[in-house]
Amino acid sequence: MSDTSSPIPVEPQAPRYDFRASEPKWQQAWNADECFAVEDVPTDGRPKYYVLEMFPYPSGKIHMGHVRNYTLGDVVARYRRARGYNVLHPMGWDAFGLPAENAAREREIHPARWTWDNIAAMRAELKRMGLSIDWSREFATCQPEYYGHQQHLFLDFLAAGLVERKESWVNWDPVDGTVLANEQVIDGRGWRSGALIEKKKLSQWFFAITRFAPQLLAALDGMDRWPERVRLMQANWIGRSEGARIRFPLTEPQNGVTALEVYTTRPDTLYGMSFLALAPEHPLALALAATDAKAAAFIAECRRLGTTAEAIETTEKRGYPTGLAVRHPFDPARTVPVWIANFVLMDYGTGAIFGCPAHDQRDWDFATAYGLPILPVVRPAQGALPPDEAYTGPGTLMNSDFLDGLDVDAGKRAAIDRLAAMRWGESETNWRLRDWGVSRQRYWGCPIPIIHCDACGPVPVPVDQLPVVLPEDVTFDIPGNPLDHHPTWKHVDCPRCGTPAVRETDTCDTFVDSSWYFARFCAPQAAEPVSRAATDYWMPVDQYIGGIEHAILHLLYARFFTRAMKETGQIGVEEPFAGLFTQGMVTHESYRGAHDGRWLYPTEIERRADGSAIVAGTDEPVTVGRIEAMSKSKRNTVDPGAIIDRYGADTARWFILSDNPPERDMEWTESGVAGAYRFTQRLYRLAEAIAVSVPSAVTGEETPAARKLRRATHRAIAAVTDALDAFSFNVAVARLYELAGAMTDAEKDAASAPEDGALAAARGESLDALARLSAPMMPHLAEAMNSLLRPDGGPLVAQMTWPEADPALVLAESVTIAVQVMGKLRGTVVFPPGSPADEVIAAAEAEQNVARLLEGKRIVKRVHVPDRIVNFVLAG
Ligand code: ANZ
Ligand code: ZN
Repeated sequence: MSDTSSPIPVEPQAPRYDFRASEPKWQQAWNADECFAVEDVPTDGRPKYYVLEMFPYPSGKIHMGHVRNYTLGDVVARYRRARGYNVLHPMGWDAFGLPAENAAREREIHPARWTWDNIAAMRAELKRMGLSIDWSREFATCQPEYYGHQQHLFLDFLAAGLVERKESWVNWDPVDGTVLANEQVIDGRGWRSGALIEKKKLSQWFFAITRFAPQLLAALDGMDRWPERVRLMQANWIGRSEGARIRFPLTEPQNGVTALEVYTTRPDTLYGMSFLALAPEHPLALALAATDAKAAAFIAECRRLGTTAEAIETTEKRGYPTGLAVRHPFDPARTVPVWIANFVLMDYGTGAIFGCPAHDQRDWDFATAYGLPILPVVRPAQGALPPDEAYTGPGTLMNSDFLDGLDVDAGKRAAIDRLAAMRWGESETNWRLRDWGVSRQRYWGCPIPIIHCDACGPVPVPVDQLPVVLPEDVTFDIPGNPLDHHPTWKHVDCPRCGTPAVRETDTCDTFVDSSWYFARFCAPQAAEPVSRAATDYWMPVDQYIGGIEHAILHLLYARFFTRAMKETGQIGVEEPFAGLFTQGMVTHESYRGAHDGRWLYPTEIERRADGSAIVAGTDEPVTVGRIEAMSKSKRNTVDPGAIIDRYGADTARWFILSDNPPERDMEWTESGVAGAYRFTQRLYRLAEAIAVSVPSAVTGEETPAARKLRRATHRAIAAVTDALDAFSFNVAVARLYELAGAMTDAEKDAASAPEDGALAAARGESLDALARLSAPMMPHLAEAMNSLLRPDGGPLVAQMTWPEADPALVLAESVTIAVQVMGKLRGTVVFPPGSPADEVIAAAEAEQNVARLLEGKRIVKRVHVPDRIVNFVLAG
């Protein structure tokens, strides 16, 4: 990106603080003292705190979302360290994935080369941010030292029955002859070939995540440091569904089948049934297709639809009438037609449904398309049934014989009881969650450690032969999986019988790589995948921080992996992340050229005095668009590297923390970042002014000016501490602005009373507090200020403890206490907070107005609420 944005706004004074010299200097100082290194198993007795940001995919450059994410984590890490914790704050790279393979195909660069170049570039950028990371723990998931251990975990899970081999449907591109990921299927066509995608059945490896579905759901309840929203999303994804399995007898048995089973959550609506529908892959549908060409054609058409539930949800509802019929279980005289329908999934429930168009929208759409009856059986409590859509709300049952008059829940129970008595059905719980298919027909991933032998079947690679390393000499000039094409790699002897066999050429879904990296960080050099001693100390992660886009899959997979590792004895915890924080997005105005509507980078535009915008260096007007999440496609991005060049890392960190609470979106503006920059300069000048006059010991009596500043300092300590504890980083920023304001006022006081030794000491105290309180946010500037205060050396702020507020200075100087007689406000008295009850009550009793009211009365009770109320209760 070109670097043409406006220069730093003119300042009243020349910049005093040279961040370009300062930032690298303090980074070196931290490194030299290994300030952020921790042991795998510390024994110093301090409490532990593990803070982790979701590790980055090495795409090439960091973006503002990374800056926000890693700044948030760094604030937590630095703060906790100062509070006396052993803090684990590691960094690594989620380095496998499709983009590297695409780069290989498009630019003829090896995926490994592309990945490592990107890592080098991004590591340098992250280091410039001054993050307090223990870089000695860094790893990339594409290193055999990492993925070899992952293969070991795979084999352990396999031995424990947590990995299975099953047939499953994939997206098959018939032109490229390759399997496509869902995101590579666009409008039903292959993204490269444009060919219509087919569904194809392949034997694949699955993690048995459904085994843990009840536990994964139940544990959400106790996860009180996770956002409610994320817990809800997880619960919906796991999708516990309570309903019934119902058998419908076929009017005539078909291929030995006498009844069809459906799963329903609405047995109460049985009298509204007007059809039964089978999934296109339902065994009976397939059996019919063998003799019915039209049925076969319909099923083939459904296969081209893509495999995702979303695709099925959004396409037009289509069906094929089989000519078969079933009997209604409650009314054997009534028969209902059997269809094959494209919206019925084979892998949910029984792969068959009963359709009740009046009360299910998909059934409604289907019935409308094919002229099937719509029979309402639920009457809403208020209003009429909607004329042109299904009614899915609560109500009273009608047109339903023995169910008439019941509400929906009672109706469900009554219907199930009757079905059970007739042996036509029973209640059943289903889960939306599916087992996790991890096989990917890709090169740039972790090889699945299996060897296929004609005689022995799939055989695990013996652990002492791990890692199964990816071959480097691969070609990408033909479609399909390069591991499959490789002339030699897959040909090995069977570890069991020694005859020629072939390696599994599928690699793991990259979500596997990110499902246990947090455990590896605890002891990244360990000989075993996960060090039990290190994870016993560090796990769970105390604070995990990342984007809401990972609220479902990544977090669920990591939760599954942790439970699986617990079952196989690798780890002692069940849940990986005790606290989760999901940050908001970084947004920016968007710009388009007025002539052609092309998107423009913020650096390509210029503001005129009247606020309108033009393309920089031309007269072409620019349309200023909405403020929205930064994205490459809209070009409303700002390059963090350019910002750090111009203003320094502390300014970027400060601004990104200051604008809004971290869970909300924050708008990146030039004026905002310039304001943050000016503040860094202002703080430094303040520090310089104070540092020259700080006495080594307090001299003289405390003056009002000194007391005022001390109170401001200690209130800031208390408030910033509370704000950081509450993740209210923008509030912490605001409190530091206030402290700077109080310190500036004190400079004026000092100028007019240069002999005030107590004030000079208070100024020193305030600067010390400012350095330590601002260090989590602006660590370099904090060190620079501290070094002004301690010119002869001393500890780095990074090694110092958090300041403590003196409660006496935090409390208000005085409180106004309400004096009541019989609960009515009759006067007030003013006291220092925490004053003794007897003194307060005596003064209240003596208060003029109160004393008058009490005269001649008998006081039966004196109620005292400290610092707030005195109430006199009178007799009679
Ligand atoms: C009859 C009915 C009547 C239904 C009504 C809904 C409303 P959840 O909550 O997600 O479990 N269903 C069952 N199996 C299906 C499959 N394999 N593919 C597509 N749809 C399927 O949803 C359960 C409901 O989804 C079931 O309840 C069934 O439709 C449908 F007024 O049965 B229902
Ligand atoms: Zn064999």
